[in-house]
Amino acid sequence: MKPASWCWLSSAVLAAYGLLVVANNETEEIKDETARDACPVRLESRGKCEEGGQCPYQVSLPPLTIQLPRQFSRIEEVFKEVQNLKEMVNSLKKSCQDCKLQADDSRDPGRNGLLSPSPGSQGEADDNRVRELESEVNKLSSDLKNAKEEIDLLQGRLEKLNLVNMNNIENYVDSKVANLTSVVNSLDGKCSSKCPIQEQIQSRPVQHLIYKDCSDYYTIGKRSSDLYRVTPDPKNSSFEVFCDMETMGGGWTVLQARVDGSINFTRMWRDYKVGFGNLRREFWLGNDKIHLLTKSKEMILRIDLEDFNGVKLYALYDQFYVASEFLRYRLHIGNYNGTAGDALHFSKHYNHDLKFFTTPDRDNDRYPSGNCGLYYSSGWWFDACLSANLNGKYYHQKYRGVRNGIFWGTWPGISEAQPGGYKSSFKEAKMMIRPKRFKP
Ligand SMILES: [Ca+2]
Repeated sequence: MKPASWCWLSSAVLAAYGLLVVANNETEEIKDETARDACPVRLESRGKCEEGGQCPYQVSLPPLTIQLPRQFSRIEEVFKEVQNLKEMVNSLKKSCQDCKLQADDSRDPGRNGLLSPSPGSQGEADDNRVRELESEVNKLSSDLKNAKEEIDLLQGRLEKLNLVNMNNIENYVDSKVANLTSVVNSLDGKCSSKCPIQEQIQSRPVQHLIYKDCSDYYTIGKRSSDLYRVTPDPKNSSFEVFCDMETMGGGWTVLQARVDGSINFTRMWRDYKVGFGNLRREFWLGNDKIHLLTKSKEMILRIDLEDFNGVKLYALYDQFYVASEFLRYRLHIGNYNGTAGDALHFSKHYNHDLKFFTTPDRDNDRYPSGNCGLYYSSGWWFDACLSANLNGKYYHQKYRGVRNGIFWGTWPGISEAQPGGYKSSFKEAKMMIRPKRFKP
């Protein structure tokens, strides 16, 4: 038997023996010397026994030394870690409870009813919800991490690309500049005496790719009044117009003409929309086309009138625009200038500016009891109803009854009562437009 094991055993035996001795009331000392050296546990009697057989004994135990494994020193750290973990768990528990409370608060009652049909399953549902949220949060955080990695990767690539592209562009620009410099230098050398005068170059007419209106044809040198094809809006198809290249510098696009009464102007919305008549004689160009023409450039309007006495007068408006069909071809006219008088802004009660287009079948006028277009046999920007109407009936002479002929309210003597109730008529009327910036 090994001494260490024996020592443990002898200690146990001694303890038992000690008790026995106490029970037998005998004083005895351990005599075994070997045991005494190897294991200094001693049992001694102290003092005298009392009469009742009670004896004092003393057991001396050596100091206890236990060898523990080396890792045992880490137990303190582990303990600390366990403590930390415990705290973390507690804080998580608390935040989970908060979270649960918030979730309960934010859940609307209808949905709540659907999700938890009985109160018993509330806690379970909440736990599930918390678990769901946790897994969602985990997933999101891992997604976020992936996205961040991807962004870093892309950023790196972008920086590389930027560098490459900038170098390419710089090289390209440099080479172009070098080319241009050499061209300019060579031209400079050639252009000392042989080049044409600058003025000659400038006076060459500008070649247009698109002719928006008659003024563009005038600019390239067209001087005869005739039909020309124009494209005021490249998104819409082109169409023919009659160009007046003679009146007041030319370049006019004619919108309307009355010369002999060959065309009936008592027509419906559809006809006024697309236009009708003969462009070389009498016609209405069409509200859609007028809209496109006045939309493409800022236009001025000229109205020319002639009565059967041979009096010719005109009215100029420094702005003219007709809105789209959606806005019922509303009229916008600017300030007046001329000799015929400002019949379109006749008075507060008769003002055609900002009025919508009305035809016998489409009442957009300001006359509440009826349709001015129907009453005056025309399509026009009626007020309630008129101080001007250039689309009225063509009368070859004075006429009686409703004043539904061509009418210009500021014409000299027109409002004076005629003998026999006759009304004056007009021999010719013409409406045409030109860009405000046009210089003939
Ligand atoms: Ca009306």
